[in-house]
Formats: sequence, C-alpha cells, structure tokens
Amino acid sequence: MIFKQDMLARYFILGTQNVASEAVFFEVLTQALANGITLFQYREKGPGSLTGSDKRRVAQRVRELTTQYQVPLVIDDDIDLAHAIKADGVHFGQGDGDIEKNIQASQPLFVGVSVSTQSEYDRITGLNGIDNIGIGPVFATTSKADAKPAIGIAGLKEIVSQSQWPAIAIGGISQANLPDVLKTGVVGASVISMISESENISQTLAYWKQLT
Ligand code: TZP
Ligand code: MG
Repeated sequence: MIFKQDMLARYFILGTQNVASEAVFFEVLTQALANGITLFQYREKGPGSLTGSDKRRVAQRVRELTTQYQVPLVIDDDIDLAHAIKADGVHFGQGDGDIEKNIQASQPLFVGVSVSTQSEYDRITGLNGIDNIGIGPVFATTSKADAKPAIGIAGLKEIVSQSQWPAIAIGGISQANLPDVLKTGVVGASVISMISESENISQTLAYWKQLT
C-alpha cells in the first residue's frame, strides 16, 4: 500500500492488554473499522500483553479484518511480525532499538516514529525512510504505563511547526480536547481510550469525522 497522509486522520491504536478480553478486543476493533477509523495500529505491549504464537494469531485475524474494511494496518515495534502478516507499516518508539536499522529492516512498509521532546525530534531530523511522526503524550494517559511527561498543546505545536513529516498527536486525547489538538497543524490524532472506552463508538467516530 502506498502511504498517504490522509490515512493518519483518525488513527486508532489497540492491543488486547487495553481491554477486558480478546473477544472485546475484536468487538471494539470491528466497530472502529466499520465506523470510520482511517488506520489501525496493533500495539501489543505492556502488562498483560500477548507474545509469541498468541500475538501472531491475533495479528493474523487483525490483518484479515483490516483488509476486509480496507483500512491500513501498522504494527507497533515488531518488524518480523509486520512482514509475516503483510502489514502496511511499522511504528517505533525511541526505546525500540537503533532507529536507522529499524527503518532499513522495515522497507518497503511505511514507518512511523514516536517523538516526545525537542531532543528526540532533533535525533531523527534528516533521516530517510520515515513517513510520519507521532508526538506526545500531549495529555496525561492511563493507557501507557511508562509514558513520558505530558507536553501539552504548546509543546505539541512547537514540534509540529518544525516537523518535516506529517505529524499526529497522541496521549490523553478526548472528545473535549480534540478540537484544540487538531488546530495545532497535525494531520490527525491517535487514540486508544477515546475509542476503547467509548460507550458508543459510532457516535464518537461521527463526532471525530465532523471535526476533520
Ligand atoms: N504513546 C504515548 S501515549 C500512548 C502511547 C501509546 C497511549 C495513548 O493512549 P490514550 O488512551 O489515547 O491516552
Ligand atoms: Mg519507508
């Protein structure tokens, strides 16, 4: 799949550790796919996450579902899995090893990189093979145990304004702060709990669509 920045508009992230069960994981994912997310990132990471053959089995089913709904699929920090299931992209955090080696090994898939601070941005400036960056956490988050300090709207704006790549915001994004987030120049927002904890995913996504 060719990378297009429109794919980043409504970027949903989920792993089985974010929800009560595998059944709930697929229920939430299916509703999100059916109601207008533009990209899905499978992020199986942190306490309670699956590994090995269980992760591979879930990822395979995620690939089938995303293909069915024609939504691009990105795998967090697992290049081998991304190639094995024919995902569309890979995403890396700053702690996920040598970034240049990761970019190389990910080709021809598209590549996203997380950036939390100015110095993290400076470290990747000028690198080839990056398609987008994710900036945050913008606000406090309960979805990532080892999240860095929140940078706020001002911190987000500061990095977005210099970014040579399409940038998305991440971390603590809610329906209430989404309008302010989208005014910073990002091409989209990425969320876990705004969708995974929504009582009405179709309504949440209808609201989001109408803002973008
Ligand atoms: N990276 C920075 S914050 C975060 C990740 C994966 C978690 C985002 O989850 P939520 O529930 O949208 O705050
Ligand atoms: Mg690339």
